[in-house]
Amino acid sequence: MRIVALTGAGISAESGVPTFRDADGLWEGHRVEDVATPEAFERQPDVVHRFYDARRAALASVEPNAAHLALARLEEAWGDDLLVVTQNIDDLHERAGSSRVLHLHGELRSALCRACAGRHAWEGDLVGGPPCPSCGSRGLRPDVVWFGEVPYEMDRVFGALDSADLFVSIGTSGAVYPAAGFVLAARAYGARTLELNLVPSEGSHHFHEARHGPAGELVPEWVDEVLG
Ligand code: BV8
Repeated sequence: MRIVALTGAGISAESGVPTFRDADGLWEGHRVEDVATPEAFERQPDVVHRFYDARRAALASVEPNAAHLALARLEEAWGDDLLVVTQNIDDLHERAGSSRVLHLHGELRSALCRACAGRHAWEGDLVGGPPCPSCGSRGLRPDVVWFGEVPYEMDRVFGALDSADLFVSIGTSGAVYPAAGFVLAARAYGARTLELNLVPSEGSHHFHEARHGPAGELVPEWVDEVLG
């Protein structure tokens, strides 16, 4: 059985990474248009840099939770028949042991050079304009997909949805496209669809089955079922 698992901020919530839309979420703290658009970056690069620099620094103080670890356990048994497509820009899937992970919206621990398009693993701050390791220019930006930008790896995602037997959506509100539309594509391709989320998402009615509760409980239970 080939599985595609889409994950969102909800899978990292129990690790202490704030989600975007819950009461104390990141978007609550920052107006969306203030930080996650190319226009915002052009207008006030330091505000945007500080927003991502703070989240990159915070990675050092969070750990993968039982949901991340369960998906890594499933990959260990399932191999190439499991693909994790994450909207998250944290590295908790990788730190839990997952290796087949697509970051649809980029990664905090990566910097993208606007001058030479070079990408570089990045740990520290980007504010202050450190030189690009490849070309030396001061054109580095967070390697994340902002609103209005094209998500990464879309061809690979749709290829995986096309051959999936099961599409499971974990910890996402179904508020942002194109990820929010993956369930419809999966259904059109004939896959079964399962939602695991704290509460019904905006797209919950599109799923054949939906279970609601914390990912730290639902995902290990589901993986135990799959591994039988
Ligand atoms: C694009 C990276 C073209 C940066 C992010 C009008 C209508 C429809 C669409 C649009 C429109 N106007 C504009 C658009 C397009 C736009 C869009 O969808 N806007 C929305 C707001 C309407 N999309 C784009 O611009 C995208 N690009 O469309 O390009 C294109 C399209 C296709 C093909 C080619 C070209 C780019 C969007 C990417 C933006 N970048 N993040 C960063 O991280 O700062 S978005 C960001 O929010 C996340 O990455 C994520 O994708 C998104 C949603 O967040 P979630 O992960 O779902 O988190 P959220 O807080 O919303 O929900 C958490 C869920 O977890 C909740 O349901 C909660 O109940 C649950 N939960 C909480 N705790 C737990 C839990 N579940 C389980 N256990 C728990 N413990």
